[in-house]
Amino acid sequence: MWHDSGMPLTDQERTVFRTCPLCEATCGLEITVKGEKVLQIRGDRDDVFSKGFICPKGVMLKNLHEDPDRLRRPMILRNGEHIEVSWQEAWIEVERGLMGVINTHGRGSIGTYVGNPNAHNLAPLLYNRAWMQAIGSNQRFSASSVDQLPKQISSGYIFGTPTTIAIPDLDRTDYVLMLGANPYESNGSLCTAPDFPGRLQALRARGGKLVVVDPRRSRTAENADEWLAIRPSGDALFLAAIVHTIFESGRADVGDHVRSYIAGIELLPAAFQPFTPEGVAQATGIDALTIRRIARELCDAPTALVYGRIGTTTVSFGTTTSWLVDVVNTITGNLDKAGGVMFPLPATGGQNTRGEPGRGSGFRIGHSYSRVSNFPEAIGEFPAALMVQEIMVEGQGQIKAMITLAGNPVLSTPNGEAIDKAFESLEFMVSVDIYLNETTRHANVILPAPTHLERSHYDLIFSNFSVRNTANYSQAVFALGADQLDEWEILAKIAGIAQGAGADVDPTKVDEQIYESLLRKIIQDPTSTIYGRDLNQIQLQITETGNLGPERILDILVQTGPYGSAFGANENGITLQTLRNQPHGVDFGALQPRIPEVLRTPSGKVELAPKALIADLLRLEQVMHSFDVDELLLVGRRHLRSNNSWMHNIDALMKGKARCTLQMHPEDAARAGIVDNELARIVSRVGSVDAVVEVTQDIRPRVVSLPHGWGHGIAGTKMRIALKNAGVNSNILTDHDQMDPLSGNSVLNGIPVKIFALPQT
Ligand SMILES: Nc1nc2c(c(=O)[nH]1)N[C@H]1C(S)=C(S)[C@@H](COP(=O)(O)OP(=O)(O)OC[C@H]3O[C@@H](n4cnc5c(=O)[nH]c(N)nc54)[C@H](O)[C@@H]3O)O[C@H]1N2
Ligand SMILES: Nc1nc2c(c(=O)[nH]1)N[C@H]1C(S)=C(S)[C@@H](COP(=O)(O)OP(=O)(O)OC[C@H]3O[C@@H](n4cnc5c(=O)[nH]c(N)nc54)[C@H](O)[C@@H]3O)O[C@H]1N2
Ligand code: SF4
Ligand SMILES: [Mo]
Repeated sequence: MWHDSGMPLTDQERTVFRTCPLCEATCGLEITVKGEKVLQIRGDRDDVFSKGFICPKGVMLKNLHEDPDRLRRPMILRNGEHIEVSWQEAWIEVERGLMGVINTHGRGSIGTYVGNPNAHNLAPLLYNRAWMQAIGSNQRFSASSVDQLPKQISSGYIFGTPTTIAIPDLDRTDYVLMLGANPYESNGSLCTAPDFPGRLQALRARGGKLVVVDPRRSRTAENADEWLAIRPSGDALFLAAIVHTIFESGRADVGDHVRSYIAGIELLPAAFQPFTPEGVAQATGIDALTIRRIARELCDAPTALVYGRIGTTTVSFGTTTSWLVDVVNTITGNLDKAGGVMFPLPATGGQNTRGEPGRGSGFRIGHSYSRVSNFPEAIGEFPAALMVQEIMVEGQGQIKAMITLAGNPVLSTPNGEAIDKAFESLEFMVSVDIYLNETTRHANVILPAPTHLERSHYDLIFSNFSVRNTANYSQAVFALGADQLDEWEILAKIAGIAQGAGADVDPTKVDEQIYESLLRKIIQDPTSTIYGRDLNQIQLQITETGNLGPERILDILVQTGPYGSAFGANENGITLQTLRNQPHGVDFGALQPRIPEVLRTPSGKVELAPKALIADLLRLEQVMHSFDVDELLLVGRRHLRSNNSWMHNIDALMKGKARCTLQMHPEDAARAGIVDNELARIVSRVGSVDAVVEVTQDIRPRVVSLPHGWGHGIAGTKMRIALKNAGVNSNILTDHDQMDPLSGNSVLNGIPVKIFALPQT
């Protein structure tokens, strides 16, 4: 077994710099270590991007590493209980289970779910394709369809690839209209900006304006110039009315810098004719005068940008809202302009740096259709909300086994009780995780991933969505123990086993295949910087670096990326070694205009009026007048000291007031006879939970809010701290039948609920 240790095994105190892998802000950390112990973690003041910023979670990498409940050895489910076993036993069980199901039911009967931490982890990002291909099933699911999928789909239609997302140029803008995002708690998403709050304060300090659209007065709203308390799910109508107003007032102007690259704009005035500010006022809860004023302010500001996140994507018009964000940015002249929204140029390249610049095959969904409800695939997967039916409905292709990787769908996907039962019914399940939690307790085998400090790090994904172009590689802080496998080794072994190579398969053999096929592909690509070069000669260079595993692949991506050395062809270019030499990161500067080169649409233009989205405006028009103003609607929220469902086992983060409360406006509480701090029952179409009510003025009447990621007290888990602060699972209330039809993304906000007072105890 090979490990990228490379660190001294002495008891000397040493300082290591590494990027925090917990959220999208990618803060640099300065970690002081003595032997096997972390002495201190603080923000790295010399980090080129985060400049010392850190949040309370970053420090907790130490506590995560030391958590006695964290899994250190593989576990097998025997007689209803998880027991620790050797790796050898675990792999034999994985082979028995997986190959058994494959031999009886076929490869298509294996489902996979990959969760959010995959996006922050080099190993899965580089090896997931390999093991999934080896499994050979199209029953693929991920956290994407309870998150950002709508933004990816709308961006795919408009710009040509689903990772070509227009990113706020936060540091240079004069005006931010923010919808359904709360970076004061979340630290930002699809907008990698360490110290997002500080950057918003800087905007206001330089005379700019921040307007926050949110049914709750979030911490971000509190720190804004203006808070617009929108009705949940009202954002598509609100933005449609802004588009209407801008065209009506004759102020739509994409700007000379992109004018010849915008297609379809002539279709928009008629398409948005029905969405008058007066017409949407009641459905959005925002009056017509305000809508007209915001439209004017967006046009008047020297530079301005609209930014939407979770509250705009996890709704039934998620794709349409995501599109409208880009439409407003474009027709106000702020697309691909400093201070507007722009396209990062990541050092490892990406979908919009490969192939012919400025043109491509475009984006479409529906390469295949789901078995039970015939729903189109998007970006290689089906909606997470369909997992239950694909497991429970009998027939050819029914899922009989699941592999989950860094995911907790029992708490994170809609109708949590149904998914819990579905997992219970499986013939076999494997989970790769660090905890025995609500999801992994169903697994026949749990394979423990090393901790965040025991692996190297590079932000392959978030450098695509970053407000500056930077690159930062971090070495592992600690070497792996003798009985530990690196996460890439675990994934490569699953690939090998699925290929039929047996439980003893050597992961480095699989790694050789992956690396060689990648290198061949790049050499054969006429648009790559190493096109036509001699394979053997490049392989020699690679061997000389000594890189193996993820580092070897990463080096190839960096060397053949936009700033890369192209294996010697570009003298001033960078290699992984350049990044190793600069532990505080490399800054390539502010974002630069990239239109038209960034585009991959068949027309070579920004497709501002994609057919599917124009068509959806009919559905949008219908909801303009058909809604019940008295209905109570449930929305979620995040807290700075939580991270989705999985950091609740850290004592230091759990201090303070109980967090899993139902926020409710005093009017609504009075109407339902509910008292602050008492339990109430929340009932939706699919489920019911009891939560303590927090009566607050900071929420729009007829809206209630419960955070997700809680509900830990389930038997068979091992998270002793989380158990003490279990909370309730808000996704017992969310409805697996409610999806954005254009993407299959779950509707997790704006859930109709009823609230009942419970007898006081
Ligand atoms: N109602 C409602 N539901 C939501 C949301 C919402 O706003 N409201 N938000 C949605 C969003 S945005 C997301 S991204 C999803 C998240 O959905 P998931 O990704 O399914 O859930 P997480 O809570 O992130 O669970 C992560 C899992 O990975 C494990 N883990 C952590 N680090 C590692 C690692 O390094 N390696 C391995 N192998 N495992 C690791 C954790 O123990 C945990 O089991 O939830 C969604 N669900
Ligand atoms: N501390 C912490 N940080 C995190 C996470 C975490 O769990 N904890 N999760 C990470 C992940 S996976 C993600 S995807 C990001 C998400 O990052 P954000 O999108 O910033 O997430 P939230 O903080 O949930 O903010 C969403 C806001 O939308 C509002 N909202 C709900 N419904 C609507 C609506 O219909 N319209 C409008 N306009 N607003 C609405 C909610 O009240 C909430 O304030 O955060 C990441 N960072
Ligand atoms: S803001 Fe995010 S990246 Fe920065 S320290 Fe906190 S969790 Fe880590
Ligand atoms: Mo997310």
